[in-house]
Amino acid sequence: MLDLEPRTEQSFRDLALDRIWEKVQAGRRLDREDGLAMLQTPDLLGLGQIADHASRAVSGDRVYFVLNVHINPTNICVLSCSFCDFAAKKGDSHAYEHSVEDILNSIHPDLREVHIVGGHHPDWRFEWYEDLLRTIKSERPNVQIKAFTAAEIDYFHKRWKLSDQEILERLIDAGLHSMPGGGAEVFSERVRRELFRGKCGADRWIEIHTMAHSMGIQSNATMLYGHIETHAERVDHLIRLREAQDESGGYLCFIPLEYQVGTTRLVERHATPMDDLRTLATSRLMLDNFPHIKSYWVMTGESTASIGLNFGADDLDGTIGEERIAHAALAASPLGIARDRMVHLIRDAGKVPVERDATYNVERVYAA
Ligand code: V47
Repeated sequence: MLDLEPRTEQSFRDLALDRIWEKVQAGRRLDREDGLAMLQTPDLLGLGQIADHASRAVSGDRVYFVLNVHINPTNICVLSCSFCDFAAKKGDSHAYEHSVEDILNSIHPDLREVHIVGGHHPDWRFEWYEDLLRTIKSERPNVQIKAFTAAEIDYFHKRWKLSDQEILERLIDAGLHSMPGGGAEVFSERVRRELFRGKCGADRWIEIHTMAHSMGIQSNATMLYGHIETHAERVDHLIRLREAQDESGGYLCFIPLEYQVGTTRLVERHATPMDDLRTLATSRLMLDNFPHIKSYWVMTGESTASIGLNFGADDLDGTIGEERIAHAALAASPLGIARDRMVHLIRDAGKVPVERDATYNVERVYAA
């Protein structure tokens, strides 16, 4: 029989993992050097065992998913981030604008969550977003609205000269339930200047999430990796998030987003599955105060995402429906997957599927 429990004495192929395993067992916080060692370890399976141990300490055998749909109301965006294949300018042949009615029609009443993020539209008024949330809330009362990245909130603030507090109050009043973690990219000023100059940086992104948490809105956090960022910048990103969570406590889940090369081609190839798994496991172990880590099948593909469930992840996102951001960048994954497929992928990883709502309240446990 294979012994899949991490060993207690010094026996990892990479000596750095012995030190890390000791710290994890003692409940001691990992530092920058540990983070770098994990991202570079040749002992992927050893790292996976430690990360799985940490994941089990939080979630046991459970892996969560939600019946959801991702909606991107428009791709028209004032920004020109160099990793983004999704954004378009007004008048481009592929530019689109959904109406509130279109959006409502794509939200099946049996779903539990709608995830809404979109381009920074130059002239859609703030009231349009309020109306969207109000309509969804009244017509689809069971669907929780997880909407708008901190980058969008920052844009509303600049475009419509509203304070963050007023924006969040009005969105909450209109039906906002929680916030997604997008727009963080990588918390590195160097990378921001090179790739997403027009978008808010780390301090502002964190400031907006901290305010949302203080107003009772829980949120997620992401990191876009596999482009021009260094391993040290990935680790620094994780440490900043860990510090932010120590302060506000409102983050639910962290999602590493694998850069889709698409036509932007910042690098020749997308990250390898080994890099995806090391990044997932490192995230689980560095973010000791984050309840959940998501293995995002849309960007890594189903196979790597499912293996990720033994490398520290305890969440598979959801059924998703019509995702457009990764698919604009030629992601090879299907557009959506059915509930049965989710259950199958989770069981196949040896875990117990649990259907959740947007803030991890359990809806249904799928017994063996
Ligand atoms: O912020 C843009 C990223 C994000 C590309 O909170 C790209 O539960 C890869 O944030 N390759 C949006 N990524 C997606 C997102 C998300 C996804 C799933 C769950 C949650 C959650 C959040 O997509 C953007 C940006 O970082 N993105 N272009 C690209 N070519």
